[in-house]
Amino acid sequence: MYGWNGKILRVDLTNKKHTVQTYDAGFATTYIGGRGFATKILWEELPKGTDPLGPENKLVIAAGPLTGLPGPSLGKLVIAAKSPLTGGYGDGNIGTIAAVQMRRAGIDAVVIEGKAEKPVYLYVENEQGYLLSADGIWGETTFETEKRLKEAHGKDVGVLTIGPSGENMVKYATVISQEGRAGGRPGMGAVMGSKKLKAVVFKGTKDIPLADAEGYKRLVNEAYEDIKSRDYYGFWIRQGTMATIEWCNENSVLPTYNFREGVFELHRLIDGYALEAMKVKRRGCPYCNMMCGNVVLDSEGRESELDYENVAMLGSNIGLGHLGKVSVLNRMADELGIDTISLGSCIGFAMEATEKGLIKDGIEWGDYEKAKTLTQDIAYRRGELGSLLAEGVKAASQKIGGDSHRWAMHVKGLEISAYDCHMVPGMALTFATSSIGAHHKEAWVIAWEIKTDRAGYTEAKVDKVIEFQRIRGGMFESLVTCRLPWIELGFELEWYPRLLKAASGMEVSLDYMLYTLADRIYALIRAFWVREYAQNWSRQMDYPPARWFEEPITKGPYKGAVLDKTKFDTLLDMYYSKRGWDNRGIPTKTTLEKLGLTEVAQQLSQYVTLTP
Ligand code: PTT
Ligand code: SF4
Repeated sequence: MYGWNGKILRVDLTNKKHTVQTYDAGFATTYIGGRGFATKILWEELPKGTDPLGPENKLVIAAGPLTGLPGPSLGKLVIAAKSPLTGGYGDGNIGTIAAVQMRRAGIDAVVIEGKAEKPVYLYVENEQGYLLSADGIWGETTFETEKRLKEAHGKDVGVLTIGPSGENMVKYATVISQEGRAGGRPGMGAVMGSKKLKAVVFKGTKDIPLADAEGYKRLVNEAYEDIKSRDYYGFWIRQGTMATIEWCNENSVLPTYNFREGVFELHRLIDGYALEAMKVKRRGCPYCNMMCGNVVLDSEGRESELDYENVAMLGSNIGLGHLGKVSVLNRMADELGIDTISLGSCIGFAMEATEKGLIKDGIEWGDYEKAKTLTQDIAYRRGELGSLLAEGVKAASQKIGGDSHRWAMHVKGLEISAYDCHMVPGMALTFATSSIGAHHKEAWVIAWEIKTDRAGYTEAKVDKVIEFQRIRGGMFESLVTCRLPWIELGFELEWYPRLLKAASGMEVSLDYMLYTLADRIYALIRAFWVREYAQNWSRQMDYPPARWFEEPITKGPYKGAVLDKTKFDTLLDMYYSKRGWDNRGIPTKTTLEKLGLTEVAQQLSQYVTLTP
C-alpha cells in the first residue's frame, strides 16, 4: 500500500504490552483514517456501558493517508474515545508535529487501552512503543511537560500531553500540544488521566510510502501557490479566526452573558483589531502556509495563542472586555489542559447562577480575578464550586436545580461553542445534530445562513447542514487535514482526491468520500450513541437548550428574537428523513444496510426496535 502505512500500534497499559496490527487496502478505503478509523474501532471494541474513565475505554489517536505529508495544512490528528462528559462518542482534532512524527514512525494510529499502575508516558519510535515513568512530570502543566519531554527525547519529537485537569479527570479536559494546539473537547484529556497516561511522544525516521512521489511534489507546490494567491490570504494572516468576533457582534451571534445576548458592549476591546495591536508572533500546525495561531503577550506578560472560540467564550460570554485578561485565562486553560469553550460556558453558567441566587459566594459577571481562581479550582477539583463545574454544565445544572437546566448551554452534555442561535435556526440544527454534542466544527452554516435567509426554517438549511457535515465531519476528519484552506480561502475540495491519488495511487472520488464514507461514519456514530442510551434515547437528545426557544434577546438589531420550537421540529424531521433515520433520530435498518453496516443493524436491534 502507498499513502497509508497499513499499521496500527496497540498498547495495553495494564499488561505493559504493545503489538503492531496490520490492515489492508479494503479497511483503508472503507474508513480512510482519522474519525473513520476511530468510529469503526470504538463501535466494535467498546461494549455498551463501558465506563469512559475505566481501563476498558480505548483512546484512539488516528491520522489519515495525507497526514504528515508535506502539503497544505496536512499536519493534523484525531483523538477519540467514549466521552466521560457525554457518555457518547467523543473526538477532537489537533494540529501538531506529533501527527507528522507518528506517521514517520511507520504507523497510522495508536489504540491505547488499560490503565497503568503508576503514571507513565508512552514513547513511540519507529513502530515500537515504550512505557516510561512519568515521575517528575505528573502534576506539571502541559507546557512544562512538553519542554521536559523534548529535553529528554530531542526537540523534534511530537508531544501530546495532558495537564493537571486531565490528571484530575475534569470532564472536559483536553489534550494539548505545542503550547497552543488543543484537541478533544469531550474530555479526551480526562480519558488519558484515567489511564494514568501523562503524554504520548512520537519520533519517526521512516519515509511515508508514496505512489507517485514526483507527481505529488509537483501538485503540492501548485497547491501552496494557489493558497497564497487567494484574495483573503493577506487579511487571514493578520487576524486568522479572530476576525470572527467583529462579524459575530455585527450579526448579533456573539455569545454574551451565558448566551443571553448576541452583542457585547465591549466587543471592540476583544476583537481582531485588538489582537493585531497586541500580536507578537504567529505560529501554527506543521506544513501550513496560512498559519493562524496568533500569539499575544497577556496581562501577565506571558505568551498566549488566541482563536475566536477561546476569546468569545472567555470574553463576551463571561462579560470580560479586556483582551489581555482574556488571554491570561486562555493561556491558563492551555497550561492546565482544559477546553476553553466548556470552561467559558461553565464560568458563564456559574455567573448566572450567582446572579439568580442558586449559588452562594459565587462569581459576578466579568470578575477576572475570581475567574482565574475558579479556573484553577476546576482543574484541581478544589472547593465546592470548582468540583461542581469540573463535571460540566449539564451535571452542574442537575445538581443546583431551580430552572438552571433551561440555561445550561449544552447539547448531549457537550457545551455549545461560540455562536448564539436565538436567530439562526440552521446553526441551531448544527449544534443539535453534531455527532459529538454541541460543536460548530461539522457544519458552520451560520455565515451562509446569515447571507441568505436568516430567519427561515427551510429545507435548504437542512441540506446545507448535511452538506457541511459530509465535507467537514466526514471527509476532513477522515483524511485528517485542516479544513481552513477550503473554508477561509476557497481552496477547492477537488484538490484532496488529486493529492490522495498521487500519494496512494488509489482513485478515491470526492463523491465516495462525501456520500458513502461520510454517511457511513454519521450512521455509525449515531449507532454508538443509541446503543449507549438505548431505551433512554429520544429526539430530545437532539434539541438545543431551552433558552433559545424561551428567552428573547433583549438588545441589538434582533431584540425580541427566539427560536420557534414547532418549526425547529420540522427542521429536525426533515434532517432525519434526509439522513434515512426514523423520527427518533435512529438510522433505519435499510439505511444501515445500504451503508454496509448490516452487522451494526443486527447489534443495535438488541437494544432498540429498528424501523425497517
Ligand atoms: C476545537 C475547539 C476550537 S475550534 C477552538 S478554537 W477554533 C478551541 N481551542 C482551544 C484552545 O486553543 N485551547 C484550549 N485549551 N481549548 C480549546 N478548545 C477549543 O477547541 C485549531 C484550528 C481551529 S481554531 C479550528 S476552528 C479548526 N478546527 C479544525 C477541525 O476541527 N478539524 C479539521 N480537520 N481542521 C480544523 N482546522 C482548524 O483548527 P477540538 P488546533 Mg482543535 C489553543 O480541538 O476538540 O476539535 O475542538 O486543533 O490544532 O488547536 O487548531 O476558532
Ligand atoms: Fe493549523 Fe491554522 Fe494552518 Fe489550519 S490554518 S493547519 S489550524 S495553522
